[in-house]
Amino acid sequence: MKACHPFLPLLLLAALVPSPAAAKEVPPQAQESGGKTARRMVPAGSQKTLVSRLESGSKQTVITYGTSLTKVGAWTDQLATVLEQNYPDQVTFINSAQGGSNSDWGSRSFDEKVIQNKPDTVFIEFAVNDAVARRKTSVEHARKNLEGMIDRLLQAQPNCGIILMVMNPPVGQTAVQRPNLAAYNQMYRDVAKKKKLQLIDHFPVWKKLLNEDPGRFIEYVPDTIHPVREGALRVIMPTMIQALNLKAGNPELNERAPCWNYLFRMMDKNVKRNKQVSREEYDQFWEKHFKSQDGDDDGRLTPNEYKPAVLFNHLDANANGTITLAEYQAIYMTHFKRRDTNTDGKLVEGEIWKVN
Ligand SMILES: [Ca+2]
Ligand SMILES: [Ca+2]
Ligand SMILES: [Ca+2]
Repeated sequence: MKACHPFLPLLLLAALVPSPAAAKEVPPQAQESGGKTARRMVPAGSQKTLVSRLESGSKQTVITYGTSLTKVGAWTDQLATVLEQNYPDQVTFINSAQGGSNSDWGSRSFDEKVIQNKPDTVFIEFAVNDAVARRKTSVEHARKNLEGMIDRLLQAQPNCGIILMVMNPPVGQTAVQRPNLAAYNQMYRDVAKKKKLQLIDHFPVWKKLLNEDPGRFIEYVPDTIHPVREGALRVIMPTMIQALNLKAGNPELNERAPCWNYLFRMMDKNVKRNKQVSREEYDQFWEKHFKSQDGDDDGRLTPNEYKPAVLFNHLDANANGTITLAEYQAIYMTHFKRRDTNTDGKLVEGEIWKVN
């Protein structure tokens, strides 16, 4: 997997533990108008929805396209599972995303990764990586790439449903690296409106969780940017199901955990690669991660190095305005202990991402 940014190998981390609480999170759009909202989100006069076409019995090719948030996003596997549960053998599901990619890659690779597969529905998200400041991709340039992809796709596949997505907020250094993310996200909302496309906006749901329960947020997004399996199940899938007007199904029956697989491999090798993550390996991993957050390398994190404040304050256990390595590791150790259900001081592959 390619990295989303230079620190990815460090940032992809681990932690774990689920608790079903966030399952109660209801997407804002659902709160506004109940279960019929998703249908109303599709502008009048636009193409038929994915669900309506599946209901009529036709086979559908669905492609997800975007960054590592899609490439290693367990939500794609979970969505494919729910579609299969509802419409057996009708859906060909292709995850064409690329870790580390932005919309320049997206535009360049679009024919090969998307158009050639003759999709009926395509999900697109690149805002989170277009917003990385060092890449110097302007909002205008990102918009041109996005609108170009939309136009090319509709030219090749006039009836294709295109769904734009705004993803979860990054935190820590990954937030610091994207100071203008809000403008890139807003551009997606604006383009969806202009082009009369469906928008699935995950941002407000995640933001609400971040503000109300930062501890759970960092369990669901342990490396600061990639939601792991639990996060996808508890936060992303309820939004997707609502927006697509799908019967809920049982996404938890899909046990794939692509982000965890990566994190596990990164941790496991620290002392001895043996398909087990010891406490020592786990601590070493988070120590490296801590250092990747420490912009001025002075051994402590300050509020300008780790954002937003609500999560900083959660990690700053003694509330003295800095986060030490010990404070940082303490949070992740609580995740380890909850995961290590047989308390042998090691995590094996199944334990580390098990959803309790
Ligand atoms: Ca090991
Ligand atoms: Ca520092
Ligand atoms: Ca402190």
